[in-house]
Amino acid sequence: MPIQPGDDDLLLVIDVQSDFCAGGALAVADGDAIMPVINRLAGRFSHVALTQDWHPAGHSSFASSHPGSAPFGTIEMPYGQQTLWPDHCIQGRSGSAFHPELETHRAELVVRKGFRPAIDSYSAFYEYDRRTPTGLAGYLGERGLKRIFIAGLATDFCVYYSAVDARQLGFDTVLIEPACRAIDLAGSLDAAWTGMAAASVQRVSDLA
Ligand code: VGL
Ligand code: ZN
Repeated sequence: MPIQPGDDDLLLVIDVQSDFCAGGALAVADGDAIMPVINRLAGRFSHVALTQDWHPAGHSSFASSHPGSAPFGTIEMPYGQQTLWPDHCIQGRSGSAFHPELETHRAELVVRKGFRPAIDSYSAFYEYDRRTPTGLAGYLGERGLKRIFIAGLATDFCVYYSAVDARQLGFDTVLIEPACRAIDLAGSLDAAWTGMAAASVQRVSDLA
């Protein structure tokens, strides 16, 4: 059922950065297709926030930081199992910039995450140790924003963890499916849909 956004609603745009799009270091298939969708959606919201994956060079989630490891393998970190990624979204480099076709001017807030060398980051709310907050929940609470619509990359990683954390924190949460694309690594997309359904994340194909 399509839903109409109101003044207490926020559009949260996850990691729409060059490295996750065509030609990028961790390109998500068809990722570029969401730009016009998100630009159109943003015009319907009174409040828009963006997240930006923002890693220092040599970040612990990069396979290159673990000799003998390859991208898309896994290792054990103090906080649990970690997928290893190609070097991506390095602070200040072109790949970490927002995609040039993403219209960013209506964003009230940019949340950067993944900047601690030893902790990866997927969710807009908590780093991947699942307890270090980004501050976004405090922002939303202080601003009185109660419902979150989510768009961006990737459906099965940063979008998924953001949506589930948003529900856990008590926000009504709506995933706008055509505004997202997935990496789909070893069943991760199926797992994400199951996890989001279990957390009562609503899934819509458009706004009313
Ligand atoms: C992401 C893998 C590594 C994402 C970020 O934005 O989904 N995925 N860093
Ligand atoms: Zn990352």
